[in-house]
Amino acid sequence: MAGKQGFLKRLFDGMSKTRNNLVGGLNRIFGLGAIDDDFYEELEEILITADIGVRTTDAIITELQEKVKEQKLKDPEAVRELLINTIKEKMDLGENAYDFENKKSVLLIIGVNGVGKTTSIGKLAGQFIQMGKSVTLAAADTFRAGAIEQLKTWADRSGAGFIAHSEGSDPAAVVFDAVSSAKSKNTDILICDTAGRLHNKKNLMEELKKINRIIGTEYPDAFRETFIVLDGTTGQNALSQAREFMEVADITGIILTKMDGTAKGGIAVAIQSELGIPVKYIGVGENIEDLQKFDAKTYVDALFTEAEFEEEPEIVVPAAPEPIVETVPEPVTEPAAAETTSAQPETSAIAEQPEETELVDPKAMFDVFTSEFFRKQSTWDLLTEVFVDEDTFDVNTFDFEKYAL
Ligand SMILES: Nc1nc2c(ncn2[C@@H]2O[C@H](COP(=O)(O)OP(=O)(O)O)[C@@H](O)[C@H]2O)c(=O)[nH]1
Ligand SMILES: [Mg+2]
Repeated sequence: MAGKQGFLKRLFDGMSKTRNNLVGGLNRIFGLGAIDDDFYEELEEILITADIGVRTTDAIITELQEKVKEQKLKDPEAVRELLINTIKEKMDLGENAYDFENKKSVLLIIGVNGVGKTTSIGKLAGQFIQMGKSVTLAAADTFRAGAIEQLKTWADRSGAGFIAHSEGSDPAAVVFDAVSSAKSKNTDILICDTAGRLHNKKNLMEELKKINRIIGTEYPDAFRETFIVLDGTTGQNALSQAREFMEVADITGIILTKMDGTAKGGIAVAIQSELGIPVKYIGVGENIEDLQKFDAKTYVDALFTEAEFEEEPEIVVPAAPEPIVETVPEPVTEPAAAETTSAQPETSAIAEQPEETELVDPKAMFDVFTSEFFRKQSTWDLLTEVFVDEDTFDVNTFDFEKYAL
């Protein structure tokens, strides 16, 4: 749970700049009251600035205009809601997006260097293993120095199986061995890392073709997915990368990384809408839980609504009573001081947990506590209930309520 919370916070934080601009712009134009040509023109500009892209923005606005006409909407707030819902619908994934999780499957992960392929594979492996799946990683990026080691580190960390050859060897041969291993061990999910040498498209195409052929012939029953990893901070460039890869592979999903950085949130909308390929995962950092399934509602809300990220309630700690800093008596050593307290039982100082603990001397608190404790105990039996040691007594964590007499 903490992982998901952390993810949402990072996503909201990462998008805060785009959100502020978007929400600020929308507040302004919706505040003008009129839903006219000027309004749509300004809306277009606002959406394009958020990286939603020209084509997607056009499509969104056309759809919005039609619906506004159809529903005869005049109230700007209703139009705003319609806009947000239109985008959510565009981003919705359908029900079968993650079917591969419950089948014997092979995921081929492609994309240019540095976008976050290996890291995303590591995170996916960790999550699948947490779900109780068996996973094998194939180090088919034999080109980039250090790529094999990097993947191995993730395999070791997550407990996934690992198949690699030496650097510079044939990636298709690695996949061949990985497929054999997955079949013989009945592995649930095989994930293949690849090199992304886009500058040499012919080689890339040949390499991917060969890998695909091997998976197809050696493991025909496997459920196949090909995910392209795109770095969200590269904006519209990510779109052109995806287009290039679409020419050489049947891409079934997108992993959009680095959404914790300078990425503009609109890029996910543009990618999904312009390429017709669903964004299936969003990455917001380098830990295992920093990659999560794409959720259209959460994402569009993070992008378009003023609501700040709301943490789920923490474990409720009862509110501390008024600070008693001023009333802490000197360490009680004289019998007279102890006798005076009997008239004020409910509000006894020891039942109260000071808020401004930095002003309280733990030693003094310790003395007050123990003297009160011993004074009020009529038998020694209760002593077994609590053992307080002056050296370890911590006024910040000690449960006064529990031992208040
Ligand atoms: N901030 C951030 N960094 C990421 C994310 N995903 C990957 N990275 C970093 O991007 C760099 C390149 O990642 P890597 O997995 O090696 O990319 P590859 O070349 O495509 O395999 C590494 O430093 C990763 O830690 C992400 O979602 N957020
Ligand atoms: Mg890599």
